[in-house]
Amino acid sequence: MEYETVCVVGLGYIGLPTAAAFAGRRKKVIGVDVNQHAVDTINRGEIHIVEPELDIAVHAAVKEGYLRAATRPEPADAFLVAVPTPFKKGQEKGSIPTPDLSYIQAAADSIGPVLKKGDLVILESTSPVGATEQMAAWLADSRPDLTFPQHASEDSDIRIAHCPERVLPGHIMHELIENDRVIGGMTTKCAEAACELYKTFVRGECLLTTARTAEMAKLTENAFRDVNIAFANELSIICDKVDINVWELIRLANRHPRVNILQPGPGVGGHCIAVDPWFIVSETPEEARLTRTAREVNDGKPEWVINKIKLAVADFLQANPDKTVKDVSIACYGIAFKPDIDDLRESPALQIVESIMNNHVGDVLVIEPNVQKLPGLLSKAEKVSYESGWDAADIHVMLVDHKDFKKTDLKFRNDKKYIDLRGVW
Ligand code: SAJ
Repeated sequence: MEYETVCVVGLGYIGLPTAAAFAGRRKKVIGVDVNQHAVDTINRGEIHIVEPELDIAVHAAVKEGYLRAATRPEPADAFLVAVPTPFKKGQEKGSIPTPDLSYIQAAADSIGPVLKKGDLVILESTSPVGATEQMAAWLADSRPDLTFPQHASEDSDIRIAHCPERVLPGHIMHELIENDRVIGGMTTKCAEAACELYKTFVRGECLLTTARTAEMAKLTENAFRDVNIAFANELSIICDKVDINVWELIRLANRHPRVNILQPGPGVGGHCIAVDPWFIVSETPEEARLTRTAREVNDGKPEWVINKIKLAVADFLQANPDKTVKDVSIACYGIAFKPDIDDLRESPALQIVESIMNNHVGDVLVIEPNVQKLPGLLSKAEKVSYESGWDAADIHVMLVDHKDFKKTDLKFRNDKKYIDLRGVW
């Protein structure tokens, strides 16, 4: 089967680069998003998100007529669903968050009417196990005139697969092409059809499996990273208590040939690693004990940092009895969820700075070279350069190790306090 026209539903961090990658290989791509602003921006050949090299790819794709954005799906040979799958937080404290598939349902409802015999539908969104089968059920509900793999198996009119994205924000355009792809079909023919489509631009290997295994593979990858970061974060708290430099400790332990500990930080942010492990926990709460604890350790880290800052303020005041809390200024270095990006989603650094803003009556200085305008509550803080923050503040909190922050000519003073969550200082 030749896939000439591809319809990508959801033009965010995954959908738009994927649409541009297909268009770059001269497929006719219709990009769909409910956000009219995103659609208009893309149709002008511009982008509404920040990702290196994406602007050039989208500009070329639109200019050459291979990519066009719209607010509704149009007939195509293959459909890719790349919409968000957030979780719903429970009402009670400590309850397990559950996945919210409403965006997938809305996407399926909008694709249903334009499906035709022979089409391929791929779910790319990170999803709990069983979500692809659920999407297939929603599609079948809207098109009783077509057959689907859950009933017709290999003879179905429509092929359905799950191919989770695995790209790292900041490196998406490169990883999209070079990474291996896990391709989970609802049947073998479904997997083969999806593989043929991805081979259009993927240079990595395409690994075929079932839809359920592909769903679990993606969750496993992010849960693996979360558990390993939790170990590093737990070590940092232990080391703080027993007065050991955790960065040196990890560096030394990692010289063992079979040890590779990750780096502690202020917590785990972003919309993937801080979310996906909950999809495993909510499905199998009795069994997923380690996965849940890791989530709780990482989610608890910002609170630990906030307490450290409070203690530093108290220490500072004890050493300077002529001053009051109002005289104490705190400089926070970084608010993004990780280094060298502008993405603030689920950022622990942002959560920490917001808490300082809420609780500290003195000056709060924010140093964040990747963000033009401080958001929400932080708009009341002062955005300053590294140098002026360094000179002015009494308490310094390193939250994100942006490359601009790795300075070597800094002079530390005994009368100031330094809290380094990233091992930069
Ligand atoms: N972090 C640490 N210590 C570390 C590594 C990361 O504290 O040693 C923190 C970061 O600061 C950040 C968070 O973890 O707050 C997540 O950052 P990340 O770079 O580990 O991952 P993401 O969320 O940007 O992207 C992940 C990737 N998954 C894996 O590496 C297994 C990416 O490949 C996935 O495609 C992406 O999730 C996704 O979309 O699911």
